[in-house]
Amino acid sequence: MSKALEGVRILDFTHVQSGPTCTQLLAWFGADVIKVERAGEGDATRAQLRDIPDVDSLYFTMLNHNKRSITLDTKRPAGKEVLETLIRDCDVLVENFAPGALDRMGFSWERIQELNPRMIVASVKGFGPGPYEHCKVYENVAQCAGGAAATTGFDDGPPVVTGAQIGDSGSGLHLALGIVTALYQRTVSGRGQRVQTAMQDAVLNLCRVKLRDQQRLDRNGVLEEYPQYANGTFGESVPRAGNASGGGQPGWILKCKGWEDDSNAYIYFITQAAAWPAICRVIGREAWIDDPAYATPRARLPRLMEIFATIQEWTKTLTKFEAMDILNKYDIPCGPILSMKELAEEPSLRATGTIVEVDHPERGPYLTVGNPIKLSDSPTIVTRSPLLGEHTDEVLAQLGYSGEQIARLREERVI
Ligand code: CAO
Repeated sequence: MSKALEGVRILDFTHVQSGPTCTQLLAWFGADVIKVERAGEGDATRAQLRDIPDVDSLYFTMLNHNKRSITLDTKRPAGKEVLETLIRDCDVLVENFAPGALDRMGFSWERIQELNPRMIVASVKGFGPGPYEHCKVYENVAQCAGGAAATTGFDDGPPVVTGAQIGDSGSGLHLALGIVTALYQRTVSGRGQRVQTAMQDAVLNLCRVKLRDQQRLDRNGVLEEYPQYANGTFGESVPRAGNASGGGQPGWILKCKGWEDDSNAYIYFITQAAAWPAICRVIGREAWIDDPAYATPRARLPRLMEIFATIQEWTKTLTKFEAMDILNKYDIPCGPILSMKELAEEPSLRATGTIVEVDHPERGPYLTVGNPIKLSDSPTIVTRSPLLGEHTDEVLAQLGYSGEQIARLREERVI
């Protein structure tokens, strides 16, 4: 069966996390992704957070599946020539170097257009034009500068970053969508274009509901569904909301049986308005169904913390899975706090290919997250990440280089 992006060739000039997540997605959809790395060292993540000496780290392998790797020194004249050939041959160049690095290498947007007017040039940078446009940026900087840290955590504590890599993987996702959109437009225009994603913008996009709340706060001075409503005060900016829901249905994380010893024995509980009578019956508080102090969502707003404390008395008598089973019978929205260990072992995630076991010639089998986007006509088969320069000869031969030329490039340490 053919793949959705079969025939699309990607010159993958990405490193670390943001860019590689984008090109990995494109590779999963069937694009031929050629990762260009510096000889000898390669992507810095190959050597970062290693769990086995001298073997590509899980950090690298889990971000670079289904790609080919070539080594190339693109700062030397012979390396630049190879890069020019690649630019002529590929459909998309993806990069996430520090601002200006591609220009300094001699490959400005104008130069790339001269070489291949159909080429799409896609970049991740930390910031868009503005005061920080020249800054280097890593994940947590983007989370802090994009509004996530200021709105995450509890009111009485410092800003908190989230474990979800919304700056890096979030930007990679945004960039991938921009690339396939530009590829689609090219089918009509015949031209390439630039696709740019700033990590700050991607994080802010994912924090859209908090900008919504900022404007509600500016207008009314309070946010009624926030825990501060009945239990504290509001300042000028959206406060950290603890575990309150980002939407219109109040929610909180509640302890379950075993919470004293198991840091993940918790459940997320949503007091959806439609489910209120069922919630009252399940927790043995039938009187709340008609009591005017509890009967309507508005009446409940100032009492949410008290209500969740009462519900918690019930959830503490059950494991998170027992509570899930009971609540789901009554259509009460809830979710267990699942640890990474539980997720890794979850059979249904293995069955759907969301968690995949991959074999690697140097490290042996390991687990990774497969493609979370499922296409019925273009299923993803996850294959291992390439060793550094594993495909250099193969790719150069495809580009028309003779064995002799390849040997010379190797002798001159260009590849
Ligand atoms: N051959 C020759 N030189 C190469 C090369 C190759 N194959 N590949 C890269 N280089 C060079 C670059 O041209 C650059 O050289 P100059 O600084 O002389 O122009 C140099 O390697 C280093 O590139 P860099 O500045 O991008 O790398 P860094 O490790 O110093 O910074 C990072 C890393 C991520 C902070 C920076 O790339 C960045 O801000 N990127 C944009 C934002 C981003 O994607 N961040 C997410 C990172 S994941 O948390």
